Amino acid sequence: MAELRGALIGCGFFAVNQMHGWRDIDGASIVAICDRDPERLRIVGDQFGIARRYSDAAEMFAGETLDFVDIATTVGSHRPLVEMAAANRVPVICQKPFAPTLADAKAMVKACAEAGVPLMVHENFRWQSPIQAVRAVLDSGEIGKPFFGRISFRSGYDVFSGQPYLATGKRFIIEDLGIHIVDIARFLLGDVSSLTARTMRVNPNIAGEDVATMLMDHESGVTSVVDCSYATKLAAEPFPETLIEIDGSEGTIRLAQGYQLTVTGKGGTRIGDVSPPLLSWASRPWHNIQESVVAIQKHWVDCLTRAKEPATSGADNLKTFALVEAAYAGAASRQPVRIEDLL
Ligand code: NAD
Ligand code: 89Y
Repeated sequence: MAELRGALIGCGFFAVNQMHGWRDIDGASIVAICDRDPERLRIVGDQFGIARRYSDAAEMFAGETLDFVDIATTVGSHRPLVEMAAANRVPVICQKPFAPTLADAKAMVKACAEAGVPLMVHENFRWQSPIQAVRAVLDSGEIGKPFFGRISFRSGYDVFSGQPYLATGKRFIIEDLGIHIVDIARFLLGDVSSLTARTMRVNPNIAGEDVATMLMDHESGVTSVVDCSYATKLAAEPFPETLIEIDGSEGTIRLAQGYQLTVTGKGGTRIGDVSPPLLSWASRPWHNIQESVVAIQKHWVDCLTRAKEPATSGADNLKTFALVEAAYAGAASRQPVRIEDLL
């Protein structure tokens, strides 16, 4: 079967990982790139040998025949670019955070649905191999019926040097990072019915919140705590590991720092190493995230070629995005927020 012809819009910090991913994957390749910054266009075009380069996305849609477009710009341009892809009938992947507001996100899902265009949000954290390993244990039934979860991301890593815009937005950790962690909670424990949140800013040099604690009721009856911090200085820096505790009727799962997975069930306790592989182009500590980029891109190719709905489709991501909106609203009001009121 012919390779899918893709184009990438936004050749910045994270897009380099996506370009490596596309180079590694069978069944798709990037034939054109776009960035309004000529220097980024040159750097990425030269690194990956892409000759067809555009500074304007509309010109790229007009000049190319594409099977999909991969949007790797920051959030402010996501809605116009997704709507442009829908208008051009080109299937689209959009980076997280999907949109600035839930209202924008709903409009983007509607535009793609009405155009009959597949839409996937690049919500890659659930594709990390340690997270998939936790999901496999849950699916095996070894710990019985889960009743409690803690999904935790606490770090002091300097994310601002690579992504300086993160220091300037009114919203920071929930919109940027917490969005992945609540998505992992949904992936492991199911959809959420209500959420209570508290936030804080510890770092005086940034505009948004860098600490967030969320208590969630899942429709399955599970209670979970999702806690995120970029103000936590530890002896051994865990970035970018998500740590997990799940208690079930028959046992427990613990994903601890260093990618150590401990499972206790009826048959006893086993401890395993679920470290992600270090891909040839990857670098520590980002290799965990980098591997998940390849996994989600493979999933997209599989879904597009078999006409399947991606796991993190636009419609699915509304349920993750609603948790972000609920967290900001609930932190401001100090009241629990019902998720069905937002969707
Ligand atoms: P960046 O600022 O380094 O890169 C964005 C690029 O997009 C820039 O080169 C900019 O010139 C270009 N751009 C912006 N608007 C454009 C437009 N309308 N047309 C053409 N080009 C345009 O940002 P980044 O750090 O690479 O982040 C990009 C996105 O990736 C963000 O949404 C961020 O949250 C996300 N991200 C995701 C992960 C993950 O694990 N999924 C990790 C890091 C960043
Ligand atoms: O932008 C963020 C993301 O999606 O993963 C980690 C990150 O790069 C910094 O918080």
